[in-house]
Amino acid sequence: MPRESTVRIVRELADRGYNADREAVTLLAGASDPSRAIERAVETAPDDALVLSAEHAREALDKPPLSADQNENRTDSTALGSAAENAQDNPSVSTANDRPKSPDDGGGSAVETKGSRQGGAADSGGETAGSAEGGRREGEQDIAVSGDILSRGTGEYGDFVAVFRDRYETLAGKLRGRVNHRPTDAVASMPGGSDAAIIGMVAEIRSTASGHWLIELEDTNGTFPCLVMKDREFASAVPTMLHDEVVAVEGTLSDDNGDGDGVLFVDALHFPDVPRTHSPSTADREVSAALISDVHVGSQEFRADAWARFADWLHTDEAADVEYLLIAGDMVEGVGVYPDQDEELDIVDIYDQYEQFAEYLKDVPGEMEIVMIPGNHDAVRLAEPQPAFDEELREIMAAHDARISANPSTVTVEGVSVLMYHGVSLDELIAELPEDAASYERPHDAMAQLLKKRHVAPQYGGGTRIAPEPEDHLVIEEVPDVFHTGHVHKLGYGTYHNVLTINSSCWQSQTAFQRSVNLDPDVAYAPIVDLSTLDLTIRQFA
Ligand code: D5M
Ligand code: FE
Ligand code: ZN
Repeated sequence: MPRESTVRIVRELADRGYNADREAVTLLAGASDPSRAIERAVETAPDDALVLSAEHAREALDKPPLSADQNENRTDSTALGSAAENAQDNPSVSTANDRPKSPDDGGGSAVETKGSRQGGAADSGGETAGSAEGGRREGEQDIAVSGDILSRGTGEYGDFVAVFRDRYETLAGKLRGRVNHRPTDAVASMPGGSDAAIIGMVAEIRSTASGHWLIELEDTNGTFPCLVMKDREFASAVPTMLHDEVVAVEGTLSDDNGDGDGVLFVDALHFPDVPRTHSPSTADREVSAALISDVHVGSQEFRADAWARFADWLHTDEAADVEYLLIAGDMVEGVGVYPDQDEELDIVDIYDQYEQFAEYLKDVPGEMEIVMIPGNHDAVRLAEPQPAFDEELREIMAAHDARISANPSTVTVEGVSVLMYHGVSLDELIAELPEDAASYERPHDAMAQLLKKRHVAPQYGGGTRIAPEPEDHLVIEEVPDVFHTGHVHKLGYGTYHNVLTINSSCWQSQTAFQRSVNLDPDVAYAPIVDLSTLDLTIRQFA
């Protein structure tokens, strides 16, 4: 529903004389009642404004009636299942977090980028990276893919409860060693003034009249209100929090605790996070992987010329140690993914699109190992986790014998673990989090937030659809060495607690929709990771 309404939102804003900012559109599309949100946003924006900004959208969404809608979707003090139940009833609910700045704890880029821009000719500059043997060594590659799922969900209420319980249990397990927590119902009956800790899923975040934060935490026993005072140094982390993520808090109970309206005054806030001491594994030989995504074959804007230059380069000596190609979703443009998308299709049949994609794969050197996961344009269910391509599609793409897995998946290449996730949740993080925590210009900041939350799609019921399954496959159970996403068609890279974060660009020029929301895609960049050092080289083929 949010996706279908985006184009309509752009049009409605255009009718009212506004150009739409991309974030503003995403925010408005995520509102429970987009039409009302548009009316409010237009009221908020000054008459002489040319662009309806994300700020205007946020202000509109923050007005009481909309947040009242959100409140209606979460009943008070119910066990963990209720969030799922309510979200299921109203899957398009989303919120806007209009809050102050947060510390930038991601993205501090320790990545070495050689930034060579080259057109793909074998001898056009750049460093010589050929392995000592001077070529790929077929049969000696070392690769394992895990994360493929057999969807076992029945789509029933019980699965929604199960997936949230599993998320809670798994992420709580990562926080247990750090706090001495009690279940919410036990905390509720402790004497006022006691010290207490809670591990809970974020059910509600509200700012109080005086600017403090009230966070409702939910565990399997109930919910409990926690107050973060605005002058605490960790208060700046609250605006980066999303519904349904799991956190731990420690603090002191209010004096009136025990009579039913106690609150925990928070002294410390913990995220599941990646340990700062994480030490990534590296390959024990000179070997590299190219990380790409969003090929979009079948779109009129697919850049066949750039793909040809990339494929040619892969055949050169310079690329001899690039033995792996990881593709993080959106192989093809798909059919009916967005409204009016058919007007920009070059190939109108989805199977023909995959046939053509298979032809492009044949341009890649045969000895290269390829791993592919689906994205939101692929012919796989949209709800995440997305299962791998089915038999019919595998057969079409069989020529190169690629490894085909679910979205998300972890692929271990020469000992280096790479978490591949297409990245649909990035839109939502960028729309809801403060600019310095997540933006289209710096998608790797949003990726750092996902690592900190140890979940690739924390919030249920916004733009990201989550499938009910007995387990939550979207939890980042093990810390990866490299985190690879795509989807937002922007190049971005950094490190977060020693994890290399890479959002690969795309192979599609700007579409009409992207033009309408001022999205200027980064086209045909191929980030190349040296697996023996985790150094990164960015090459462009546009
Ligand atoms: O989406 C590429 C990026 O553009 C991603 O940030 C979503 C956004 N996008 C593109 N088209 C639309 C429409 N029609 N509505 C909303 N958002 C859109 P990708 O899905 O990889 O093409
Ligand atoms: Fe895409
Ligand atoms: Zn996508």
